[in-house]
Amino acid sequence: MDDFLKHFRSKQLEKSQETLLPTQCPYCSVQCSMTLIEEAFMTTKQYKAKPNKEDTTSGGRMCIKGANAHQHVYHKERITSPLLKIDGEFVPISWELAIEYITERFHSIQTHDGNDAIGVYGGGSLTNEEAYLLGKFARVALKTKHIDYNGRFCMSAAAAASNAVFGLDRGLTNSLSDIPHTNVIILAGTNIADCQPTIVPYFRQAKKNGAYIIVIDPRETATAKLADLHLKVRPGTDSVLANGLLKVIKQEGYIDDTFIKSRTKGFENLNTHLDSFTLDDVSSITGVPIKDIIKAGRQYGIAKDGFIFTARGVEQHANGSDTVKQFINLVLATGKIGRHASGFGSITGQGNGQGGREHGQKADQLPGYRSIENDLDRKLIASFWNIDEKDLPRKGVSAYEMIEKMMDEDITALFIMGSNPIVSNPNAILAKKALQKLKFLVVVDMFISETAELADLILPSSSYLEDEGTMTNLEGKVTLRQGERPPPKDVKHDWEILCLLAKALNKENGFEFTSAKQIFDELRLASRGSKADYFGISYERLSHEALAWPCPHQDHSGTPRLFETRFAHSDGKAIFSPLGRIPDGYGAPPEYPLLLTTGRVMAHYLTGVQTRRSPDLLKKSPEPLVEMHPETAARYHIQHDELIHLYSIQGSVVMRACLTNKIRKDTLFAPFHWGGSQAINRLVAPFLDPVCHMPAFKLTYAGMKPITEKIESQDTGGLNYETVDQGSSERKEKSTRLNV
Ligand SMILES: Nc1nc2c(c(=O)[nH]1)N[C@H]1C(S)=C(S)[C@@H](COP(=O)(O)OP(=O)(O)OC[C@H]3O[C@@H](n4cnc5c(=O)[nH]c(N)nc54)[C@H](O)[C@@H]3O)O[C@H]1N2
Ligand SMILES: Nc1nc2c(c(=O)[nH]1)N[C@H]1C(S)=C(S)[C@@H](COP(=O)(O)OP(=O)(O)OC[C@H]3O[C@@H](n4cnc5c(=O)[nH]c(N)nc54)[C@H](O)[C@@H]3O)O[C@H]1N2
Ligand code: SF4
Ligand SMILES: [Mo]
Repeated sequence: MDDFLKHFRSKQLEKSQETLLPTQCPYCSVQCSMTLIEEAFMTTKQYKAKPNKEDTTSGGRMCIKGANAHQHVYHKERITSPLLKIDGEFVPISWELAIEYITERFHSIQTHDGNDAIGVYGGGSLTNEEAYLLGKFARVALKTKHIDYNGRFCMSAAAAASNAVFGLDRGLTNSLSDIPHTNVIILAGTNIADCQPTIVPYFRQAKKNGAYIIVIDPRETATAKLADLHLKVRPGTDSVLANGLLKVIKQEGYIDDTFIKSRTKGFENLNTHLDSFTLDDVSSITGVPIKDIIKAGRQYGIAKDGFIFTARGVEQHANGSDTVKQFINLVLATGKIGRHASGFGSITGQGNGQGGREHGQKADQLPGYRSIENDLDRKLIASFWNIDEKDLPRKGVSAYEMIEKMMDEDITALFIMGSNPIVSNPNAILAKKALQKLKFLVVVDMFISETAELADLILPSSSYLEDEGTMTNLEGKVTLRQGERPPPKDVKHDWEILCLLAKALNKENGFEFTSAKQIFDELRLASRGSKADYFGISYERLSHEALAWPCPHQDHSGTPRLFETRFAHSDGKAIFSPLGRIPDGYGAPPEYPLLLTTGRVMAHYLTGVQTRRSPDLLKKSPEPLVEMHPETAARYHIQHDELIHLYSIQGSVVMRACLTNKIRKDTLFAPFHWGGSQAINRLVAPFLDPVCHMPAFKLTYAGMKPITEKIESQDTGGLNYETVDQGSSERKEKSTRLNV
């Protein structure tokens, strides 16, 4: 028997074949590069991901999501042909029929409802080439002004702040490799240990080298373990906390007058107002003890070099853009930017969260961060696209406002590529109703996501192992993702789908691409001379090294560090922002006294469409847990591990309680990686930042009850549309400057 087994094994090994698939993880903004090793034995295949040791961003690391990402690619539920809904059932059809059907429906909708009745909804997982092409497709082939993308929920607050203050929006001003050399680091509302785990060693090294780390988060996260000082802030009050830190910095004499004078504008106004409030005020609003506010301000102020990083914890609020500005005030007031170990960063989220926001899938934007409302930019891009400037649409509305327009029947058809909006939008119940109202919905995806289930037609898209293209990582470095695995037979790349559709819509001219590289070469030209200049970057160069933009010509080595001598405003100066404000449009009603905040867990990614299909990841986090302090749970008669009702004025969910003393007593935390009745966005109200239209994902007033108690049905989705609509006009007036 033993001999037989030995013989069998050696035969098996003889037959084994190894295929190497070099690629990048499809998930977060670190874009760890790796090789998937496919080993084929007689009848079985085994897969193993191996990180690329040469990767200068990931440092040759990958996390549990990267190691298991391939599991969704090979999942049996992957869509492998176009699917048309007939009598409520999806039926496989040919590409010819699918394209013909879409063209006929789009033409009919354009005739009856007008060009702007078709909306386009993109995402930050798309490559730069696809994001660029989607923007061109919307404006040139569909002639609609309504295009926006999921980055509106992700990067928009930080983008608005960076543009206003620096005149340029790039996530990090420095390379990660500068971090170990700094003296102090503030991590505000960012949980890198769970969300960008492979960059944690940069921070650990900084700590070893003596840096003082301050974490600002209502929870003691895995990231907070790095901290010398943890400020357990009350959700939504970070702008006031940042103002408090600035006051300490001023009182203790750490203001850098030389830097302020030579490189900034607007400090005087801010400076006078710093006397209008006390640290007592700050402490009572934020819940952070005065001694900790002083310690944090002092540590940041006294240090020679320092970094401040923000992420969605401080950005996803109805005053998110303003809060980021308050943190940048600290950077400018102490002159900690534009050098080797000093700078600012908003940590980008999605794989192409950076590049996805630069090349035209945003409502008001043309490629290379150009403005669709600027005459010169319009003329330039219209002529580049070979169309009359008059035919180039003007700006549209933001992602959630597109949902409102669907409710209003201003938008009657939607084309989604790379998003699951009925799970990721605030007011998810209304978002679903809005999509159900459409006359025609097309979704391009790898799976039948919760949103795709509502579609009339689903088109199958290729995965990260198959789809070659560039992605711009959190450092602003453009990376080339290889895609050597051939896609399943009837699956196409997103860019191929756009080209096919554009041709069918009679826009052959401008969509004749036969490779991602050709699209990149057009993007390089389209971005030439712009703020996000990719002209000097080519596939050839990227096959050797990742390059940080701006990179204006082929001999340019890229720009890993920004603002060394000047900021990007025409006078070269950065602009201080006035004191922070907190919107007062939505106080905590007594029925909803708890502060619910939402976010991520390590094992899942966004709405979980991919990670919930990875058995190893699902095993690690099989269901959403709502975190609460044991004393809070006791007040509500809730036990650990018990199912509970969680509700707000918008809607309700049933989730399992997880008792932990690592969270504030007034705060609850729940992840948003699940759909259907467990989608936490059923509870989140559509309060939008008035500047960037970021929803307030990080603050919902909520109530909870044990599962045994009855609750009144809250599931109306913003009660009714009129209420929400009223909210949207009110919200423009309702954010007032806080009189701290
Ligand atoms: N595992 C995993 N990693 C991911 C993702 C994922 O889905 N899963 N998504 C990627 C994407 S697209 C993004 S945008 C990033 C997001 O990365 P992060 O922004 O780091 O992640 P979040 O969990 O949304 O929020 C970060 C922290 O903010 C805290 N927080 C909540 N409210 C407040 C507040 O009012 N003030 C402060 N100071 N903190 C608050 C939360 O407790 C949480 O620990 O992660 C990327 N990486
Ligand atoms: N409550 C709450 N809500 C949030 C957040 C929060 O912190 N709290 N965070 C917000 C943030 S930061 C983000 S980024 C959004 C993201 O939310 P979504 O935009 O919904 O993002 P995903 O879940 O990644 O959805 C992407 C869909 O596209 C598919 N897909 C992935 N890659 C590709 C591709 O290359 N091509 C195509 N055609 N399809 C692809 C996936 O299978 C999936 O179905 O959620 C936001 N919503
Ligand atoms: S999820 Fe992010 S950190 Fe983890 S492997 Fe993927 S890119 Fe790297
Ligand atoms: Mo994001």
